[in-house]
Amino acid sequence: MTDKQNLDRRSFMAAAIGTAAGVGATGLAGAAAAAGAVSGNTDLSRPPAGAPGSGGQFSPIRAEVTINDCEVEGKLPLDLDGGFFATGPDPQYPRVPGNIMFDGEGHVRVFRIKNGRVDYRTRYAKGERYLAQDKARRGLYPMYRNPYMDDPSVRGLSRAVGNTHVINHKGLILALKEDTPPIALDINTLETVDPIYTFGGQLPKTQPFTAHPKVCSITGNMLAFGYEAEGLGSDVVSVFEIDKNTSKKLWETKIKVPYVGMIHDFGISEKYVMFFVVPMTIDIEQMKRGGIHWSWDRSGKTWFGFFRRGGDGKDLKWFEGPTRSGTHTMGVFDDGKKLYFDTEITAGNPFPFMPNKDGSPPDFKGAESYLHRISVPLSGKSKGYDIEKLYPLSAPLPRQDDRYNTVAYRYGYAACPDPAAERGMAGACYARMDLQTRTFKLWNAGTKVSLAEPVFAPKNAKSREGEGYLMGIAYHLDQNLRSDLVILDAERVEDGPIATVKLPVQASPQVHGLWVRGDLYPT
Ligand code: V55
Ligand code: FE
Repeated sequence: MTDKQNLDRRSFMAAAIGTAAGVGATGLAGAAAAAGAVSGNTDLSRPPAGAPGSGGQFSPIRAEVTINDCEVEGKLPLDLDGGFFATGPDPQYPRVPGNIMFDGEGHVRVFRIKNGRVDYRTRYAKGERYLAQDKARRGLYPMYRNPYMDDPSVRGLSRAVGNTHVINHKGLILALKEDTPPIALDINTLETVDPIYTFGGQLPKTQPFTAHPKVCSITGNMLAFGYEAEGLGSDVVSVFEIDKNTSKKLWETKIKVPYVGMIHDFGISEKYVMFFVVPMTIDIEQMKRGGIHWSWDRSGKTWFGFFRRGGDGKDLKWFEGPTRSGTHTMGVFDDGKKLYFDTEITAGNPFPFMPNKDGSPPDFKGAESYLHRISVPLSGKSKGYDIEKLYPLSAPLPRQDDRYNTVAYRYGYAACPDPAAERGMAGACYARMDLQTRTFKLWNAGTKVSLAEPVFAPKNAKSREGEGYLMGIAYHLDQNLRSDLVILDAERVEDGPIATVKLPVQASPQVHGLWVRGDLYPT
């Protein structure tokens, strides 16, 4: 490593540990830093046991695992029937210096829970990129979202990795990465059944497809979008709706954004489509020099926009705000007068391992993410958007009961460092937030685990909002990252796990997870 890389790495590690409340770093910025994201982790060997913030949920493992009848401590609820799926980047070959932890082939896993038993299974999402590298026995895609750097042998192949999120569509698991179409996996075996899933040829094979589609709470249809929709650097975003039964594309429209930046997530309500445009901007010059797709423009404005679902997008209205970022949407709703968009917000570059356009060093304070509510009048009569902090929770991966994706909701969930960290309360927590009372409850898992994003599992299809289980992976930092699946009563998270599924190995890396109810499995 060069001196500069050494320096970056050291300061980044220190900051990650500091901002993430010591060990047990949760979230993308903290744990990514610990995983060696800044200078490129060229060493796939495991971090030393017990090393503070030693990568946790983002540590590579590569091994595909099958374990039936996992060991369970406590009592697995007998009414719990479904699959807890997740994906994350798990590089097949070492990342080259300068590459970041968001790159790497997607490794999908499932805990299939039924009748008080749990089976654990992981398989790579085997897109064309995975297969080409497997055949060549080396990495052919050295840089995150930079096709200029690809090995010439892969020209024309899909770059899909499916390393960010998974969704269930008609009993197929779609592994998602926002720059490419989904990779489709069998829901039971996790074997790849389609490396470029286009909903039966309805989308181009180059269609960018968000990692955060929404399932309409009323119709059950899927709403998704793709940015840079007309090729590298395009300012066109396509938005479309897919029928839940026929897979037919029911509606599509194209809009233009004020500038080309990362649009990681969005919002869908019963009537509206919402986007938040933030200045993590495309940097073609940097790509041509061999760098990643993005750099952070600290002078960039933000834009919140909305338009009617099902229309032509011509009613799109933008509202401006100062520089900040907001990567993940927790939930959205309107009250007939105003539209509300609940999101994590950072004051600056949310990913300190991504460069700043002005060459300034990583800003760890500016990367801290807190839950906020953006609102705009439905009349459109305002130049800017309003914004309000919801909680003192640093929660970069907030979730809700997914049955409420497109309607008013009350509860949110997240992994977060203890918000009382300044009073010495270190440790990684799972939180349940109540938006009605503006309060939250916490389970603090201590300082020796890294907690991945939790998911909410309703007791059954008809349960009221929030009635069910909250589950997520705890990577034990003092046990060589051996992992547990912890299952909590979502209405009593402060009581801690009611059941713990004990893996004998480290769980595969996780960005996002998904609960698929048993009744949604194909019969
Ligand atoms: C995110 C994750 C990504 C990515 C872009 O959570 C944004 C944010 C795992 O990859 O490519
Ligand atoms: Fe995400």
